Parts: sequence; structure tokens; C-alpha cells
Amino acid sequence: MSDRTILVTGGCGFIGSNFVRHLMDNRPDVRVVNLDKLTYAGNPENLAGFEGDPRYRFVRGDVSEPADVARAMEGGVDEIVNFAAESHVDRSILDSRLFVKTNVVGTQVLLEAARRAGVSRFIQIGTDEVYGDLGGPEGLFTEETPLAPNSPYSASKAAADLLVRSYFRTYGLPAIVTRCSNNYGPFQYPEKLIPLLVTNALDDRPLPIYGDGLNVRDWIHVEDHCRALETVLERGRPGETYNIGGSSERTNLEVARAVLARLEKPESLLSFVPDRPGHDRRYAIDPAKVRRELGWEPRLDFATGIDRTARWYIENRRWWERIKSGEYREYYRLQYGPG
Ligand code: NAD
Ligand code: TDX
Repeated sequence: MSDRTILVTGGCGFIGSNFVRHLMDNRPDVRVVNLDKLTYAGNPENLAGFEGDPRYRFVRGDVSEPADVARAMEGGVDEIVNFAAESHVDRSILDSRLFVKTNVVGTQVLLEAARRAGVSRFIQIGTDEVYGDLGGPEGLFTEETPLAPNSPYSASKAAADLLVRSYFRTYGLPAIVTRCSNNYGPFQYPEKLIPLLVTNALDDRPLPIYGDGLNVRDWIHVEDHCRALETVLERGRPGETYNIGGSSERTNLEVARAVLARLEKPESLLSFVPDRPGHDRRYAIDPAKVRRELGWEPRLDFATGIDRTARWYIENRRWWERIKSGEYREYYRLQYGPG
């Protein structure tokens, strides 16, 4: 990379903020524009250290509003990495409207802006959930696995991927889709499984386990995901899809027991609760293509990753206590005005 400006959308969320930090810390030749709506999941505190840095600009705005995207692209943008999304499956089951607006319309608005600006790369951050459910213990998702999303969230992400595909084919936009497995690590909003388990356990509160707890997810530490994305940005081939995964399958019950063991809390905190509707049984990624073509390898095994993540939540109690107490909404209103 040399002297380029990257528009990162959703940079105040979990993976986006880790990615912005990764670029700011490792790429002195890169400038970052962060376009984020600051929904309940977006927290400018995640990047507080970069405010005032001439290489960093924050724009509050909505990816589904062309005027907001135009504002973020003022001054020129060379590449776009689109993290902005409504990202929680359970919320999409309660109300999917915003998922279509942000994840589908937002991607279309960004693609259109990217095409008009002639950006040199458009990276769409997708998810393994678009492939649907592997069911039993056999098989892995490859890039050729047919799309078969089962939740409104994953359906909206699949629709976005297909729009990206069409912009490559129809307009020649140099776009790439990445599809990653379940991430965990610092700054993850405590509605998602691992931070929910860790923060509840730290407060001696029950750990909600959906159904029988035997659903399987394939975990990757967010740092490994960010390194993979940097590689895709540098060397990925336009028009391609890259699956990214840590090859670290665990049942939810195994994850919960690992968290309890790390925090020295009793298994009596496990609490089986009604299952998620439509709950996919198993996801698992075959990352052979990104390993082979781009030379990426994950570095953090699950035990190390959980240890570090638990430590981060122990050391950053104020961060998650404010989220759990609902204080953030007020904070945004005071800091950035209504909207
Ligand atoms: P997150 O919910 O933590 O963050 C989403 C961010 O997007 C927030 O900062 C939010 O304010 C922002 N945002 C939401 N709507 C917006 C809009 N309309 N305009 C501008 N900004 C908006 O999500 P995450 O877990 O960091 O996920 C980031 C991306 O990675 C998503 O596209 C998600 O689908 C994908 N992904 C996540 C995982 C995972 O395990 N978390 C795995 C694979 C893929
Ligand atoms: O309280 C819970 N109890 C529980 O058993 C929660 C929140 C989850 N679960 C289960 C459901 C899943 O089997 O844990 C597993 C993981 O759940 P989530 O953290 O909600 O993740 P998942 O539904 O797998 O989706 C995640 O990975 C793919 C991200 O939220 C998505 O944004 C990403 O695309």
C-alpha cells in the first residue's frame, strides 16, 4: 500500500474498530475515513486514541443515505472496506427492516458511489452464515457452497454479496467478497455469545445456552481476521470470494465451559434457555483458498484467544458495564446530537 485513503464503514463496531486500529498501527502510509452511523453497536470510544490524528477522519452517517456516503468520500477515496451492518441474528428475528435497509440498500448505495468514484478495491465483509446450515459433523463451507441463508440477517448479507457480484460482472468494479466465521476478541458487543458469557460469568450471572448447547460454530480471533483482510486488500483478486476461518470448531457448551474454566467460575452458572428459531446447527469454514492463494494463516489458537479475550474484558469492565447499563445512548446523544 502506498499513500492511499481507505473508506472503512462501520469502523466504530467490533471488527471495524479492530481493523481501523490494525491499519493505523501497521500502515503509516494509509489514511482512514471511518463512516459510521453510531447505532447501539457503534462506539466511538473504541477508537478514541486516533481522534485528532491527521491520518484519521470520522464521519457520522448512514451507508444507506447517498448524501452521507458522498460526504465521507469528499477529498477522494481509493478503496472501500464495508463492515457497516446490522449484525445480530436475534435482533433480525425480532425485526428485520433495518437489516434490509443497512445491509442491502447500504451496500447498493456504497457500490454505486464506488463505481462513480472509480475506486481501485471494494471489499465486502460477508459472513459464513450465508451458506446456511451444515447440519451434521461432516463437510465444510467452500466458496462454491450454494447460498442458503436461514435468518433474516443472513438473507440480507447474502443479498448484499449478490449485489457485489453483479457490480463486478456488470460494471467491472474491482470488488471482492470475504466470508468469515464467528469472530471473538476485544470490543465485541456483549450481545454476542463469547462476550455475553464472559461478562455474565464475571458478574456471577447465568450463562444462557440456547437449546441443547450442541450447535457448532467455527471461531476465529478478530486479530487473525483483520490480518486476513489486510492481505485480501493487498493481494486479493477482483471478482473473487475468500472464505476466512480459524479452523476452530466448538459446540456452544464447550465454549461456555472454556470461559467458566478460565474465569474459575462454577458450571452451575450454565442455564439452558429456549432455542433460537431457525437456529443453524453447524458452521465450519474451509479456508484453503485464502491460505493457498494469499499465504494467510491464523496465529491464535482458541485457548490463547479465549485467555486474552477474558483478560481484556476483566481489564475493561467500565467499557462493558456502560453498555450493559444502557448508558451509551445518552453518551451518543450528548456527544453527537440526536439521530
Ligand atoms: P457490529 O454490530 O459490532 O458493528 C457494526 C457497526 O456498523 C457499528 O459500528 C454500527 O454503528 C455500524 N452501522 C450499522 N448500521 C450502519 C449504517 N446504516 N451506516 C453506517 N454504519 C452503520 O458488527 P461486527 O460484529 O463488527 O461485524 C462487522 C461486519 O462483519 C458485518 O458486516 C458482519 O456481518 C460481518 N461479520 C461479522 C462476524 C462476527 O462474528 N461478528 C463474522 C463474519 C462477518
Ligand atoms: O445467549 C446466547 N446463547 C447462545 O446459546 C447467544 C447470544 C447465542 N447463543 C448461541 C447461538 C449460536 O449458536 O451461540 C452461537 C453464537 O451466537 P451469536 O454470538 O449470536 O453468533 P451467530 O448467530 O453464530 O452469528 C455470528 O457469527 C456470524 C455474528 O453475530 C454474525 O454477525 C456473523 O455473521
